[in-house]
Amino acid sequence: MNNGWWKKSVVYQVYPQSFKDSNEDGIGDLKGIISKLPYLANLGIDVIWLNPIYSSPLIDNGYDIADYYQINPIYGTLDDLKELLEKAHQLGIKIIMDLVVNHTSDQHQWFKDSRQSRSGKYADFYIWKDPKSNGNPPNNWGSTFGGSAWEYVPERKQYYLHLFAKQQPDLNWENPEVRTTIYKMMRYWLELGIDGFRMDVISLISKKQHYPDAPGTLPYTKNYYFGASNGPRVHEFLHEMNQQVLSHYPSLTVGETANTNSDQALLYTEPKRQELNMIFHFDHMHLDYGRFGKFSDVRFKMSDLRQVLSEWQTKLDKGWNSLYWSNHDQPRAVTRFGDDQKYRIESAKMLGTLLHMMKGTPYIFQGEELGMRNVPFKSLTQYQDIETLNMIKTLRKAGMSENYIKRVVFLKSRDNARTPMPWNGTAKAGFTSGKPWLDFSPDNKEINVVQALADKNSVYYHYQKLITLRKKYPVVIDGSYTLLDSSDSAVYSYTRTNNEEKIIVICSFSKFNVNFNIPSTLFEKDSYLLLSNYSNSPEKLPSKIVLRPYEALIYYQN
Ligand code: TEU
Ligand code: CA
Repeated sequence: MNNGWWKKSVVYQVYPQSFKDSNEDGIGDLKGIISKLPYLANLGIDVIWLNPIYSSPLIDNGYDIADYYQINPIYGTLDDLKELLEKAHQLGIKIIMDLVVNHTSDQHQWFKDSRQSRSGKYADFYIWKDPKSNGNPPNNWGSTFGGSAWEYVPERKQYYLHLFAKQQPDLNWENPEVRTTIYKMMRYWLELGIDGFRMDVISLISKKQHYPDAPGTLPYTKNYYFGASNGPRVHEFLHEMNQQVLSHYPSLTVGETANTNSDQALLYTEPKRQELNMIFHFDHMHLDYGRFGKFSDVRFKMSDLRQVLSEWQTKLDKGWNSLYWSNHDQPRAVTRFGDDQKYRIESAKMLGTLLHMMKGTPYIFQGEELGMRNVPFKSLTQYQDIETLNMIKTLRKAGMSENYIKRVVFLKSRDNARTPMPWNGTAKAGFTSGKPWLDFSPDNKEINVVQALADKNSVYYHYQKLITLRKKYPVVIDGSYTLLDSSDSAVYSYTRTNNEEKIIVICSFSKFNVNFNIPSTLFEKDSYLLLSNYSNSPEKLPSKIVLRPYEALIYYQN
């Protein structure tokens, strides 16, 4: 029942808390999203991915779910969600929701029961292990947000596993009761009319059952990958989920798999394996990791980026790729991969061009289409995200200077992505009339939707054109990818080719003018300019060109 409609789709990620507030409590909500559907339809997107809106104590901003069947009242009601679905579908926009089933909140009734006794109905819904003989945790796994991945509960005289915050206990997927309970919940939402799921850390749901210590080579906060990532039964579980639920609906499924290489990715996405449609890999997200993982003052290298993205384009030809620069966990793309000062507009358009002409389903994170950059918060006290706050403690314990800490938090905090969406340039950006749950970006006066819609050269209209190209030229969907030059120090160029058409994509990552020679193999036919991020680029593909700072060109031949 799945005709692969998602191969032609562009997905827009809405972070509900920060998108649009309709009842002036400073928190974005479902009615706010409904009011902005025309804006999204005008951009041309086909699918909205909603971050979690289920009831939650918000320890991890909704990735700690206390009831999978209840909408968190701060976002509105089930009727509001039904109205959003109806109005989005009327506009031809589908809605996918976040499926967070590696763990629940510790406030979920299942966990409250489970922690009470070893014999209750939910005793084995989570991962409980006896202490070692010396009373220590069962192994040396660290939690993503710091500290041990094990928390002791006196009532059971056991530890439970939490790969994330201790308020996020991991579910026991070995227990068939857990799996059937999750599948029942999934059917509920699909029957309500949602169009699929983004699956949170889905590659972690199967753990090695002997829970081995991790080697010292892995970073402490992610050393659980050794025993919990791409685990022994993950594909069995996902195939079962597919057969029991997903294959009965024309749904889009994208798995978040933070530690999965391109070979492993095929096991998740090859259609004949009947698991998922696509996954989010992180190989390009890890190019600027350093001693403290993401929180490092390290800049990516374009040559590494080109190698990684080309590997995924080539390897996943039998599967399917997602294409993204950022999301609610990552800093803003134009800061991380472009130039968020002098060439903010040009480099934001260049990044959009490079990604959207590749093979796969593109994901636009809210504000990316405005060229939003990291927020220059003045004080560390303005940050709210649990990952950032725990990292500040870790860095201080490691003796790092306040300047270093401010620098890496500015560069990599997840809050960079979570500041309220700027609808206009007024003091509260048209987001709310109340006090926003997270401070506004000081950029909103210059960077906002009103400004973008009024400026025909805005990043917004460039994204709109990229989406139009995807719908107009089949080669953008089905063309094979060929890297043009694997050694140029500044320019990333590739082609997409099918039997009838070819596009040639040329993107400069330099803030200087650079020379670029177009390979002679491309001149069997003339090629004409489809889109540039500058005015007066050559209409016909020349044999050599001086590319202006962050110049991005798309040529077409048929
Ligand atoms: O993130 C998964 C994950 O691996 C995170 O550690 C992510 O890589 C990190 O934040 C990047 O700095 C998912 C959700 O997207 C995230 O918001 C949640 O905090 C996490 O799972 C737990 O549910
Ligand atoms: Ca609100």
